[in-house]
Amino acid sequence: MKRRKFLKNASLTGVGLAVGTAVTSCNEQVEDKSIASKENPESKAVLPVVVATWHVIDATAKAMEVIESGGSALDAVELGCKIEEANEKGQSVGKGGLPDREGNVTLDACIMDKNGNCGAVLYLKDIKHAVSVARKVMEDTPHVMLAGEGAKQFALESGFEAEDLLTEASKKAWEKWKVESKYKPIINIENHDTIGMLAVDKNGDVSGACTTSGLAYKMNGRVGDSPIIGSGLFVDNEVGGAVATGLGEEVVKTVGSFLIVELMRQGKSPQEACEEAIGRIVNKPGKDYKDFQVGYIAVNKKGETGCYSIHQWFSMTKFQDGVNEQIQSHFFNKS
Ligand code: SD4
Repeated sequence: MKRRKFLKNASLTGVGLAVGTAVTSCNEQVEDKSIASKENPESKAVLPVVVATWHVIDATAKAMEVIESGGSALDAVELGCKIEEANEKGQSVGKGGLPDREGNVTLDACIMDKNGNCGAVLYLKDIKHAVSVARKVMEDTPHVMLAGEGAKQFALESGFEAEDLLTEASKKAWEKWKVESKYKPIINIENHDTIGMLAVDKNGDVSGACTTSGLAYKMNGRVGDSPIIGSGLFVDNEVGGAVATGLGEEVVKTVGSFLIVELMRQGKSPQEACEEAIGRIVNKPGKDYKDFQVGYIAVNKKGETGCYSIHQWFSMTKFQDGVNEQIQSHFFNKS
């Protein structure tokens, strides 16, 4: 089922949360500040594997097709993400992404390979395949990040075509938003469809990518977690990788994806590591997370996977062992 359909049936209204409640299993809560862990029952150690945030069956299918035909995990995550960037119906990635409050569609993306190389673009306008520009930054420049006008100039010089990324549908949504035009972006799960993708190929090499138009109706100039290596994405070929979606500010503050990879390095499963990273956010003193969502997915070098979020309705798409499926994430807030 498409994520937006789930959302129709889901409401965050009345979603309260006892701070200090920890999840020990899918349905159980105990009074404890720590987030106890469990194995993800869906997880198995089979390679190759592709995982992505949200419901993006076509994107994971493309990535697996690349791997099955002998391509690398790096090619797989780039080409997989491009499927969603080109999908105009997806209102938070590439073409069709929702704009900032002034009507600019600005894209953030990054990519990371098995050697720890990485590239990123921030506040990129008019070029829909931000993930490919990020790869070019990684491969063709001495830098890791390019932003704004410079990123666009580099993309054009590299042969990318400029086009208007604001579709009629997204323009209409923005015009509707402008009627109330709340200064602070309304942070709710419907804004979050960033595509983060991780792949482990037949050689056991890990790569990842992340691409987004960011928070809908953000302030002009705002950049989230998605192009920030260590926050929106981190890969270490000795260990595995992780990617984030949701309210980027909270991910940046806890350097979430790096944290997950380091926890896996210390022996945690991908599921345990994702849960602990969500715990770092929800256990912050004075933090009211009722109104925002963060979701993580992770994979280790063996092909085991994990996903976890603050609220319900986050999901991961996984292609492994011949099955390409959407998996509902376990989540913290059961109230
Ligand atoms: C951001 N993490 O810019 C992104 C938002 C997101 O789908 O996940 N959007 O903060």
